Amino acid sequence: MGADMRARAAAVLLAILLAPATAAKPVAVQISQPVVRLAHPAAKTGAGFMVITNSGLRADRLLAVETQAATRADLHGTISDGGVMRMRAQAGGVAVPAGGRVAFTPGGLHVMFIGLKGPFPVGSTVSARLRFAGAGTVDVRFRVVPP
Ligand SMILES: [Cu+2]
Repeated sequence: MGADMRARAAAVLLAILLAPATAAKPVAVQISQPVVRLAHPAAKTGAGFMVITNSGLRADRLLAVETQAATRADLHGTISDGGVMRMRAQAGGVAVPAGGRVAFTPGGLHVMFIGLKGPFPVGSTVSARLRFAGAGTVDVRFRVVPP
């Protein structure tokens, strides 16, 4: 193998190594434990939970959730109103601090799936796309769990 061919081989190898990094922009947010609680497989509404981890150096914000599996998906928080728990739309989305994490948990933040186009038996998944201000879109499959 001549020097020219070695250089060419090295260039090809370098291109292969660099391809994934240049093709997709680095995503600083990771989603873990995505689940959606459904009262029964044909339920029209469900609450999605997950943990969002931001390993980046910049604060980010979850702006919206899009899905083909339901009429819509809203970001909800839960507030105590005179001892009564009420769900409330998160105006402006959900902030995810740099180097921090935000847990969507029962009694707190959740993704409200409205008009689910089920049935979604336990163990199946509800696909959704999370739209972040900084990280862009992240596709998530929420695993269906019983209430
Ligand atoms: Cu809700």
